[in-house]
Amino acid sequence: MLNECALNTKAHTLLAERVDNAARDRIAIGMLTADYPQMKLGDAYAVQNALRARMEARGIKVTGLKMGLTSRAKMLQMGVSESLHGFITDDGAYGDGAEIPVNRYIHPRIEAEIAMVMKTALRGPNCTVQQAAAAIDFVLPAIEIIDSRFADFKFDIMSVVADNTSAAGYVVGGRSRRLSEIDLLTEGIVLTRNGQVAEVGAGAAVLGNPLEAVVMLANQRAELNTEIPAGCMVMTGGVTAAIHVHAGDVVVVHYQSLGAVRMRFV
Ligand code: OOG
Ligand code: MG
Repeated sequence: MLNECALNTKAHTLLAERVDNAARDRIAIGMLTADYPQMKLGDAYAVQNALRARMEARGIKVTGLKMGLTSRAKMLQMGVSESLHGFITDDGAYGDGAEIPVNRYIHPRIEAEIAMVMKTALRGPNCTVQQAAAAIDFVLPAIEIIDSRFADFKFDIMSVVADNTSAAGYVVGGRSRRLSEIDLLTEGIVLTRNGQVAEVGAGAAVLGNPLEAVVMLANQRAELNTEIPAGCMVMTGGVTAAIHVHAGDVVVVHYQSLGAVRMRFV
């Protein structure tokens, strides 16, 4: 259950501050469950909400939602086998070809994703693929920048949800497609770093069909008494394992029908 809690509001506020400070100071911290072993998933999402409120109070705007750990490659890489969600913000938004300073982050990684932009709101529970498809306006290629606030990128599900699922930024490509123009399952993705192929994958790696990530997001949000709003961008989760990036790295991700997305880390 996503709304089951064992901690009080004061603890949620304290933990949000801890995660927020780690991100702002770029100093990794230990897993939250080390101090709060009784923490439940509801507490983790409550901390994430408190973190969101802190960021919004500084003028940061939420631009969309993200699913995480939706592919086997990501689950195996991180050792967490449950899909989860978080939010993305305008202070981490980059356009195609962006130069991205690595000193904004602790230990950044990037992962190739398929993003959807919603035409209408989508609300669970019991949301179906058909409802999700009807609610989606178009599909975009988007690379996520993740940066766990936990030392060595090591976490458990409670800690990573509280840490807004490692969200740190994203680069959106310029070519969009309608759902009718793209085969999401076979949409091929080739991720290159400095001209060398680092990872390859296809859309079906994401829960069998990236639309299922949108369905799962609507249903998870329903458990938290909320929805996917109209106009929201939804990142459906890393198709392949994430790769480390360092200053000087040039990353180009080629999508079969969504074009290429480029970025350089400086
Ligand atoms: C957690 C976030 C996972 C994805 O796309 O699977 C995620 C992490 O791997 O640090 O964003
Ligand atoms: Mg991701």
